[in-house]
Amino acid sequence: MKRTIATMAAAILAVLTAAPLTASADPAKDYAPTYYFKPIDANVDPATGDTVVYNYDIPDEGLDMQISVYVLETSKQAWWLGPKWKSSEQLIKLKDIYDYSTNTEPFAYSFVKNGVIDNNEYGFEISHDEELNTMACSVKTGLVRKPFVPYCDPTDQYELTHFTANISKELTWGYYTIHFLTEPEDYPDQRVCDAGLILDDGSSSIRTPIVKDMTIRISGIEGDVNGDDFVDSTDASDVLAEYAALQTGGESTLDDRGRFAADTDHDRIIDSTDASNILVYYSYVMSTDEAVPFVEYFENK
Ligand SMILES: [Ca+2]
Ligand SMILES: [Ca+2]
Repeated sequence: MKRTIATMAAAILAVLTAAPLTASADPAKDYAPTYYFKPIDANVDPATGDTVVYNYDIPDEGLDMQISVYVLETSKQAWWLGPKWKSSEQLIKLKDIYDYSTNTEPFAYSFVKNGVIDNNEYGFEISHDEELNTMACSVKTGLVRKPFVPYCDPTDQYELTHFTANISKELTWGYYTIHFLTEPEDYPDQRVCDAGLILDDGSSSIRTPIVKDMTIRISGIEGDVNGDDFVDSTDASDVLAEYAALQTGGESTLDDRGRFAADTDHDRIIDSTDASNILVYYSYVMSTDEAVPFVEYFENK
């Protein structure tokens, strides 16, 4: 008899222990997870957030830049996460997306089972279309949809995956983006970024995530507005002429290359500050035998 009571008590205890997790409030209708990129070991301009590559640092085989993909998911109700991204510029080639399902290093949705990391508790998949220069990864629960238990809180303490962008030496100046796909671009039914949440009533709600694209600025021609390989007072005059033309509602006096070179402080405006920077650099060059390039001079100032 005693034994029976003990067994019953144990059974009741087991039921109590297995009681459902504290009910979570449904996320607001406009809640959505955020997908974003973060380059590893890259030069990021603190003023603009742009990732900066100096064109003279790109080797013949191109520059490999490793980039992490992060998800910030604060509702803890996701059962599906699917970022998809693309570089429209074929001279920035996406490659080597990392597959966490084949190793035990921790990532954002690793699960710990008996003290051991399991990266397959939630299905993790990657894909890469070399021709379209697109990539995707996804994490999802199986047949029985249930919210993920993230490896850490917040979820972006660890990446979701990473990949490499190979930047060609042929890119000598300009702004380029690696962007998340939010609408089909290559064919009508192309999959775009999405995220699935489990609501308290057990239904699934598909949300359009918030995405933060990444801008890569290929720098190195700044200051040399006329393209004669020197930064001098002629370039400053060209900037002032452009500024004057734009101020008076006139036509731009420069081509795309000239306009990029003229915007020396990268605020996307050509004005007297840019002309002044050119004159400051010009006098610096005149005063030293070993001048550093224009962009480095101002970034280290
Ligand atoms: Ca020049
Ligand atoms: Ca400017």
